[in-house]
Amino acid sequence: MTNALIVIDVQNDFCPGGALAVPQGDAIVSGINERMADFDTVILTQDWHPSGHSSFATSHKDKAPYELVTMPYGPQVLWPDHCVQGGTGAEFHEVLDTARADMIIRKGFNPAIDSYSAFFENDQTTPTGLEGYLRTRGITDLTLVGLATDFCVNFSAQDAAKLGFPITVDLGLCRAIDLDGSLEAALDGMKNAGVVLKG
Ligand code: VGL
Ligand code: ZN
Repeated sequence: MTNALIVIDVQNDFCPGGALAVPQGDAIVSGINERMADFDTVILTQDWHPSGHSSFATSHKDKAPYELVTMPYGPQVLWPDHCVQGGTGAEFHEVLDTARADMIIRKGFNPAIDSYSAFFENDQTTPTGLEGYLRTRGITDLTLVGLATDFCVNFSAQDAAKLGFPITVDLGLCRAIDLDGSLEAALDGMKNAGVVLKG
C-alpha cells in the first residue's frame, strides 16, 4: 500500500484577506503540515486561472459573484476573480510546507472550463493527468484535506471514489464556503459516493 495526502488549493485567495476567502481557511495550514509525515507522498493542487476565466463573474455581462449560470458543460457558480496565474492570490499560503510535495498539479487553466476536481475539469470528462500520475506511481490510498470542503475537496473526493481509489476526507483539516446549503449537500454526496469522512 502506498498512500498520498492530497492538499487541495491552500492558496492565498482562499484564506482570510483573499479574493474568495473561505472562513478560517488559514486555520488548517499548520495541521496539514503535521499530517504530511504520515504519508508516503504529498501532492498539492493549485487553482490556476488565466485572467478573464469563464468562471469569473467579471467575464459575464450583468452577472454578480455567486450567481449561477449555465455553461455548455452544465451549471457553473460565478466567482470573484481569484487565483490568477502568476499573481500573489494564486500562491500557496506562506505557512504551507510546500517542500514536502512530490507533485504540484494545476487546474482551471482552460479558459472555457472550470475545474473544481483535481481529476477532471467541470465537463467531467477532460482529465487533469492526476489519475495517471497516481496509477503509474502505484499510489493506492488517498486522503484529502484543504479548501474548500464543498467545492474542490468535494469534487475531487467524489471523482477519486468513482475512479476506485480508497479515499478519506479529513474534515478537521478542511474548511467550507457554504453557499446555500452547499456544505450539507457535499457531505451527503461524498458519503453516498463511498468517501470515508473523518473528523
Ligand atoms: C474553489 C471555487 C472556485 C475551491 C476553486 O478551491 O474550492 N472554489 N475555485
Ligand atoms: Zn477557481
